[in-house]
Amino acid sequence: MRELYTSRAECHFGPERRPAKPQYTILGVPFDSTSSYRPGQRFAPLEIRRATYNIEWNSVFVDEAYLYDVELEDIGDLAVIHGDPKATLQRLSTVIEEIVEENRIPVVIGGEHLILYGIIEGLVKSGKKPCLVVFDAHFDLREEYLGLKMSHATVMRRIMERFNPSIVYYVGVRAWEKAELDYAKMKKEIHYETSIGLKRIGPLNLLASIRRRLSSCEHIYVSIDMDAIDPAYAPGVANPEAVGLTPHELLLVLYGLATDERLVGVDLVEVTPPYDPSGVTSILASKILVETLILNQLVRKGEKISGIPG
Ligand SMILES: [Mn+2]
Repeated sequence: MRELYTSRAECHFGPERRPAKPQYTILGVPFDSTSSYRPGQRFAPLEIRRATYNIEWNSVFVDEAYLYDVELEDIGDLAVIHGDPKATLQRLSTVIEEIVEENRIPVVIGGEHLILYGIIEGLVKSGKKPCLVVFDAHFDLREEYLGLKMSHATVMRRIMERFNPSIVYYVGVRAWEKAELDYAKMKKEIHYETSIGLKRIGPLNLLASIRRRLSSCEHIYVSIDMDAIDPAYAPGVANPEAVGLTPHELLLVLYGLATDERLVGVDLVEVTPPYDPSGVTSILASKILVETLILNQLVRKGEKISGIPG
């Protein structure tokens, strides 16, 4: 579906070579039409690619592992339709379905969190029904928000209703309205650890707990809302919430997911460059994606690396 995305020659995520058989497909989704507080996520794919171009490409976890060795392609950005979430999500699910059916792992750079709905729909159409791990300050479980059923604040509610994932594990959640918390507690599929809980038990214990929950899953999908991280480290997000994760905590948990062979996709959403004047949020977002790609590529190449970071 080549007409549904556009390549930006000016900036590319990582190596510009295009391997004959890429294992990972980078796709930007510059969509922010339901954003309510600090919009501008449409600029994030470009800024995160630009950050990637300017940082080092080694892994901090594994010596002698580099982004150069990841078999990735960057197909550019989805042709989003600003102001039309429904049509944009349809396009996104079509492109994701195509990527997955070519046995590639989609790595999606948002955009607002609503895009997760189109990604999951594309995966489900391709026969994959993953368990979800969601790094987020929020549940995004509202019944509706500002009169909208389809919004960044309702996206997980719609996913629960439509696709009924068997496990959803939230990491770093800390901001909700009562009805969302009630829903999260009522649904047996939903598990969560708050940012305070993570600090108390430590990232490695949390990772062990997540892994136990995921033991029955055939496929795993990871969604990273950058507002999971504390605004001290990631100020440029659309809905910042204090008392968040450190980058180290997020990366230590993510290590265990990125090194899991069942991973079928990743997204990183909600960076808003107009509120990120120093660029640190895009730089951290880039680092998170670079580590995820390197670690997962090592596992898919059959390298023996520990599932525990260190
Ligand atoms: Mn959020």
